Amino acid sequence: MGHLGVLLFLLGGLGALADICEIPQVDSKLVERLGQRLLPWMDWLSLEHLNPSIYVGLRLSSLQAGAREAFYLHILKLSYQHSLLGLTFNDDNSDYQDKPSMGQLALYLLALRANCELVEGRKGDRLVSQLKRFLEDEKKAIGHNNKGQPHTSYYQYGLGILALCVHQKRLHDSVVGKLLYAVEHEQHLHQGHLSVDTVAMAGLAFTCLEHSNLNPNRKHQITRAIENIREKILKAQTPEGYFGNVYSTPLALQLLMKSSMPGVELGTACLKARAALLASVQDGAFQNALMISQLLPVLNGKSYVDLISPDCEAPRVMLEPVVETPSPPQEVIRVVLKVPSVSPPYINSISVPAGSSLEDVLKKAQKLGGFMYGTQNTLSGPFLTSVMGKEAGEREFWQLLRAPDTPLLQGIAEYTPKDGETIELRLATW
Ligand code: B12
Repeated sequence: MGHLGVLLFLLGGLGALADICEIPQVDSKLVERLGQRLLPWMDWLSLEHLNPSIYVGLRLSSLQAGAREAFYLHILKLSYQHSLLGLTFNDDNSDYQDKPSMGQLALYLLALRANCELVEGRKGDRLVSQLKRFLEDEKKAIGHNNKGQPHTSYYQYGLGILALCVHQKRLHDSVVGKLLYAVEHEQHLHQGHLSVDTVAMAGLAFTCLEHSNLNPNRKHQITRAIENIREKILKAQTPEGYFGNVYSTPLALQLLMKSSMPGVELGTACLKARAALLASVQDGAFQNALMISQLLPVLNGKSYVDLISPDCEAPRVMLEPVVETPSPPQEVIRVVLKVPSVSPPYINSISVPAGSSLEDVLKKAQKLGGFMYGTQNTLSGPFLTSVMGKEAGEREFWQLLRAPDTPLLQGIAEYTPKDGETIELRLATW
């Protein structure tokens, strides 16, 4: 082969490489600092704060929390079994009244699988039956003509299918069919714009089904849906490199990783997303434990689909807790809080120390009088459920915006408003 031939050969090789979505290793110190933020959560053992996603994220990462991690799974098992199977605790114990949702049960099954356990025996069968029942109910809510909506969301629907799939539990073709239909007729998955998180979760569920061949009758449809989802996600890449936004990029990468698409420069798109993601990690954008738990597997080259056959012997670096140094007193900033969708509309300027969260602003406003709010704890943190006594109704939510019209990408516990900013709470539909 002449020089030209060698050059062409090398270029051809690079071209082929560029088509595969690969995430080269990142600085291990950066990953460790992310993992350390999960540790305080692992000491928070009330049912309300237990979060199976944290366990899954850690197990698929390059990090471990030793005995803390094992104890966390133990407590997860006790709590989930008590509340789902009604063991030992009496029903009027208030802590156990709220049963885990379909998505939470699915995440719990993923956590078991992350510890290389398969759901088995009487207790395991009951958990599987519960999740199957949840999905059947959602299928009914969507309806024969696909005109209805699931009670939870298509995100949780996808999560439910994924969790059963990694345990090699078969679902009826018609249950899978509803998600296939929703992906094919995209408008069912979202109002307005595409939810990358939702399609990525659907894609992970389909990828698991494809690998496991659990619904052979739907094989071709599943393969087409995965291709369709990959294209949608690529189209949603922003000029900065995110797939959707910074917080949907981890799930998007879980789906795209290790895949290739003929004729598409997938490799370049993924490298760009990785660079954007790392820059935002360095900027401190990843404070939320749930978000960190979706990102850590990606930084270790893993996805939820790897839970089909997890590697529980892989060496992982032990996390050491960090001692927080208290920050010095901050200057005072003013934030304008606005609620136009109530009558009379509320607007007030609130003073808080710089670095306060939006939740601190809401607390201060409530203390000053004339403002009221309520929250519900979720795996993502406190979710704003009511403002001025007005609860969000069915398929409504209290949207957080920075005036004039920019939806926030973080919740009330993490978003830190800047001096002079106006924050609007708006009753919106989804
Ligand atoms: C579905 C969904 C919604 C639905 C939830 C309603 C429903 N019945 O399902 C709606 C449209 C209402 C919604 C609203 C918001 N969401 Co949202 N949502 C999701 C999504 C796609 C799935 C959540 C889920 O079902 N998880 C699985 C179940 C098992 O966990 P769960 O804890 O039980 O689920 C509940 C919570 O997640 C809660 N929830 C949903 N979004 C958010 C956001 C925050 C900050 C909190 C605390 C809770 C919360 O609703 C779920 C159902 O009850 C995630 C995607 C993701 N990657 O996680 C984004 C996601 C969590 N949401 C996000 C955001 C930013 C918001 C908003 C703050 C947007 C805004 N500007 O107003 C609001 C919340 C405002 C508030 N009132 O506090 C971000 C959070 C990023 C971060 N830094 O943490 C995500 C990751 C999407 C993204 N890529 O930007 N969301």
